[in-house]
Amino acid sequence: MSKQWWKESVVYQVYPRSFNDSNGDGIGDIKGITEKLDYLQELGIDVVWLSPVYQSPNDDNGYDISDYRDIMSEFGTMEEWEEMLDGMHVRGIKLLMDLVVNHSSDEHTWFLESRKSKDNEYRDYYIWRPGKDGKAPNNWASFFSGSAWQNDEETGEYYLHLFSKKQPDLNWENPKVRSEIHDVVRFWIDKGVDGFRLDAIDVISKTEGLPDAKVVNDDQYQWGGEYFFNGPRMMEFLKELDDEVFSKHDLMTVAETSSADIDRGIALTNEQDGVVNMLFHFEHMDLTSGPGGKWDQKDWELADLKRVMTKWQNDLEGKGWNSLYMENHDQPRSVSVFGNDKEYRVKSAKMLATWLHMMQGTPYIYQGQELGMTNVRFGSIEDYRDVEIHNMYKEQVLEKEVDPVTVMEKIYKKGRDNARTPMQWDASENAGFTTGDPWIKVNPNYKEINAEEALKDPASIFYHYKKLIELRKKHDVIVYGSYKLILEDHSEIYAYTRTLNDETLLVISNFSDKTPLFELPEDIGFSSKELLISNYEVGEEDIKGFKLKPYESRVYRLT
Ligand code: TEU
Ligand code: CA
Repeated sequence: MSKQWWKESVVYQVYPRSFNDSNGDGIGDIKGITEKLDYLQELGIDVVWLSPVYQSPNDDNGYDISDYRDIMSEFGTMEEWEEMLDGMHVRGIKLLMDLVVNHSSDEHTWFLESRKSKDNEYRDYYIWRPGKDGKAPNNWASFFSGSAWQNDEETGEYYLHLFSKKQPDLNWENPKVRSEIHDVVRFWIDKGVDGFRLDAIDVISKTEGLPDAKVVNDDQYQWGGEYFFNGPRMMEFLKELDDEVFSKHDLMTVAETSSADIDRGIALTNEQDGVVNMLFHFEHMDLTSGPGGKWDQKDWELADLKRVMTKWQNDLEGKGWNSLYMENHDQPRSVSVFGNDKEYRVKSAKMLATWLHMMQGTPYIYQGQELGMTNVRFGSIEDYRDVEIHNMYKEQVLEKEVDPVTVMEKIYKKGRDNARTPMQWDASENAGFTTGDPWIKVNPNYKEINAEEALKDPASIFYHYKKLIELRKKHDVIVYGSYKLILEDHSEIYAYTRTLNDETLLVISNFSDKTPLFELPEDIGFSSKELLISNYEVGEEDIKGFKLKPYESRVYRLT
């Protein structure tokens, strides 16, 4: 397996709106990030993935871009962005920008032109169709509820928007659109960025004719995924982007693909003819959803988590590369879902961190995850800001007359604002995030959970992450070792090994508040053992068999 810097790195995701506000307007900004670079350096991360900071009307917090070459006024200026980048580079931190090019904002000049007339030179930059019998061109549902089509008065036609109606899909079939996108990427490479995260990149190619989705229930709009996920020209478009732009530079690239299976993962990330370095698949995140999508919720099972993670570990080995993540700005807080955010918040957050960082792939830390930040339960729908949450709430409560209490419970479980409450810096008002009125409320637990406390406490989750990152730099086996699941059928323990040459890591995680017995499989032989990291005090005991404490995790290096 080839050695690469992006395999050896740990990435930290910054969601700028919620990270740190430097000027008291309640909105996180670029200067705010620069102020916290020492904090990131202390943690030891190698790369920052910065969620979008481009000019945007913020219908979807920057994922609706109105100018790809300018910085959002609320976040600051290009000069401040350059200072931030310099500040990162001086500290040895690289920067990944978010590339959101499945769609633009409806306020982008391309779209403003495009909607003007059917023969405007930008018309074909987007996907316009006449209506059918006074209705939308097909029955597709948007990711964010309702129809994926919006009728536009100017010309009487509809445009496609897989996300919000302020995020019209770009028409990748048009070579001009693709070359505009290449130019945008070159622009940021020239400014010195080190890589890109490719937003929703598995929906850029739609099936010709845009066929109606299969009707599976009596909803007005239906899931058309089979006609826009992994469309016929997706790989060709990405290959072109790679050949024309990415491959000419030493970049790190990661594809966000909510639909990817193993074969797609290999096609995208293999080192021979792949198009990106690594991918975010969603299979583990989807363990808390039923067939009806993210609002059709269910409990996850450890057996399924083992099956999904193990499949990606084993099947990508030597053929592609995993991104390791349990949180981001679209997902609830991992300690609230996969750990225990009540009695065992600190223990379970450390266990999850260890369990994830010891797998094969590049680990991602989402802002606040290193503090064990938790989900939030705001009392009113008015306290929420996310367009996805509001669209869903309206559809469920107003149109389908579902009980609002039931809908709020769904939001508490999987709403994206769980991860978007302001970063908790200290115990002062608004968690030290802003001196003004925060754009979204702070999680009320900030007095207990915050960075200042964490930095004072050698046993904090923060220092646990720091140690995991240090270990990664010391032991090649953490980056390059092969994974093997052990104790497959155990209902509480998730254990695996990583092996490189004559070195073996033994990673043991108790995913429960019980005290199950760990029994070492007989075929794991060794002559000496070294405890690399744990979340409880561990004595010099025999590891052939021992009882684990609630959410206990240990990593041994066996030689
Ligand atoms: O998300 C794309 C994506 O795959 C969505 O299905 C995502 O899972 C969604 O948040 C469902 O809850 C990306 C961004 O990460 C997201 O923040 C944006 O809203 C979206 O693209 C549109 O740009
Ligand atoms: Ca600000």
